[in-house]
Amino acid sequence: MVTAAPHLYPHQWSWDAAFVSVGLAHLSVARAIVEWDTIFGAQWATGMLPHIVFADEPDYFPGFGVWGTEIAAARPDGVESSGICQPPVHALCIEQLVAIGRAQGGEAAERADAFMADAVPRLARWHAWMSRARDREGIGLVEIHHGWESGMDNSPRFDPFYERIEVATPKALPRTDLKYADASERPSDREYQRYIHLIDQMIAVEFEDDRIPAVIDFRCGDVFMTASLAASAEALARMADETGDADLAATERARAEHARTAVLASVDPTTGLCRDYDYHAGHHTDVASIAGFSALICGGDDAVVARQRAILTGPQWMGHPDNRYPLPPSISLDDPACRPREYWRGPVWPIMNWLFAHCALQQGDTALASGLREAGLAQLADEEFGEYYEPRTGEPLGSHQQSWSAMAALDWLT
Ligand code: 2M8
Repeated sequence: MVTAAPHLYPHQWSWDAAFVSVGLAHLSVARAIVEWDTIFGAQWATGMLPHIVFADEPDYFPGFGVWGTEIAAARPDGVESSGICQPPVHALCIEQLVAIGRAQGGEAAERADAFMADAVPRLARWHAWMSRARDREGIGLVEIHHGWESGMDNSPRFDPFYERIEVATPKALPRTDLKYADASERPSDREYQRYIHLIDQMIAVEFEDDRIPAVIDFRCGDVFMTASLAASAEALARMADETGDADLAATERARAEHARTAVLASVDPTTGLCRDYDYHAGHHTDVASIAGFSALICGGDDAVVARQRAILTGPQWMGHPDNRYPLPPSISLDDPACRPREYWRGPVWPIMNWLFAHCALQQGDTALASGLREAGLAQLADEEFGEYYEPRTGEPLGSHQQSWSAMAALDWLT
């Protein structure tokens, strides 16, 4: 497997690996498919794709032992995984992998087609789990139980959710991450205590989907996860058309429509941005982050999309005068919450640039897609493949040689 990064992340992360397989497909479709053997090999009996599949490498906290998923009945035997998920970008990545393989023709195309036929039912189970377990009220919004599920771990969008968590008995935190990245670029110990607290709450109910909502302190209707599901459900519907599964294609189109409706319903009429929902507080939250532009991921309403596009490319975001490259930071540089070096609290993330560019292309917005590609490549020309970048200086931060940052360059250049 390709680890998410050589030192900081020595295991396979679910959405990292999905993205990375797109880059690998340019080099070898057969090699790209190997990533999926691990991703799908770890699929839980419920259909969930876990966020980490652990390799035999102890130097990461929290490792398999801390996750405690050995008690989870749904986890496949012999597979060491975490017990939460990440954004469902898998189907949209597989559709892209298949397109790359087909363009190569011959054996690569045949392999890609055979892989797609094998992947479609697994993706269907994954999406069905997400709707069943994470949209229990059937409103289309995907609920998450940990900031790590969003992939945007410590984004200020989750501050209101974390602030109410009291950790009665703080634990020892062997922060292996701080060996490889500066503490000023990573979440704080206070944040980590809360991360571990949520894992412990899931362990207490043996990671059972039906029991988690009653005990978990963190219940967020995540608008970015929801938009990712909508985009991936459309991709899966197109693949199901090709494999001749009309029922699945219809199911996935309905799922996509349902999710898109929820994303659009979250839009704040004043700001024009999408909002998460706080189930414990019973209202939307109003923290502006890159997730606020989720309508650009899933489309569905031309006026909303046009407004979000104008804001994203405007002077508070990509076009900010202090920005080194016209790329979106994770938090606007004008926002008092922005900390331009600190992880998901401000830096520019190459993989986000790739995802927004990919979705823009899907929706026919070639200008936005090529703008992101051009600026994204200029940023990655340092060949450091930073996990994230300081928006004003372009300095690479966090891990270097981050796999999904390299993937963005590889895909854009080939
Ligand atoms: C980051 O998350 C992990 C926990 O899952 C960590 O900080 O240890 C996030 O950026 C996440 O989105 C990403 O998948 C992972 C690996 O790159 O790192």
